[in-house]
Amino acid sequence: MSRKPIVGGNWKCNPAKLADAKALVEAWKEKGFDKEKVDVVIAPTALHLGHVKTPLEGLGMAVCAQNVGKNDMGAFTGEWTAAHLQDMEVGYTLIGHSERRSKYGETDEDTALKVEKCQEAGLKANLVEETLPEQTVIFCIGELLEERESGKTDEVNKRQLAAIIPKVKNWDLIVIAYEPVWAIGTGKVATPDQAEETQAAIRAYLPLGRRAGGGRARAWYGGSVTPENCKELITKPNIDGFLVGATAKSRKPGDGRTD
Ligand code: 3PY
Repeated sequence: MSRKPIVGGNWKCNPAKLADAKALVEAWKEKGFDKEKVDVVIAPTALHLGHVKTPLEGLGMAVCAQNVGKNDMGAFTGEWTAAHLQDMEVGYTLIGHSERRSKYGETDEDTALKVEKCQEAGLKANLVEETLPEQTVIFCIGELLEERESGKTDEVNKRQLAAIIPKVKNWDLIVIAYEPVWAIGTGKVATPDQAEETQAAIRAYLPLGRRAGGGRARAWYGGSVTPENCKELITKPNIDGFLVGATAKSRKPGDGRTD
């Protein structure tokens, strides 16, 4: 089954100034890419998102929130909902990034509730209000270094996926981003064989993977991806694209990364 490649940029809590975010988008105008061949999704900070959405869409890219609330609208200070994203025509959100899990205490149950809200919104988009965007979730999973070293990689990924499987009605609206935590913002990258082996196990675990020999859900690799190492990673059959993010600390001069 052929799946369209998808590449994402996670800007995390960068850049410092809106002008820098706009300058980055401006710089991309000279690069260009073939929309038929690859989907490109950019996740700016929540504050910058509304300002860079139109220029990014003008370049054929989609915008993505870095997070979404697990509740509906109401007294939830600091939150926003899948319905807000829909109304703002933001069709993607990250859920379960390791930084949310480790630094903000997000649990598997939290990620499941968030996925459920996005799936409900997606269903509404399909069935009720056709003008609303579907809510595609980029669901991030991955193991810590000690979990890999103790042979628990597949167990951890399965546990994180198991939480959302009962909530997913439409796998077309899920992209799995496998990001080994030890490779995030560290400059360490899983070898193409390590990434492929783990992603094959992830895909086989998905309900569609079991039934349809591979499944439609696209699977990303993330964690210290660079213009150099992506070339071999993308040749692997179970890697459909990349979630790219870096911190200033993990950047090396001349590595071509923009964060
Ligand atoms: C990284 O590559 O550092 C990421 O966190 C991607 O989300």
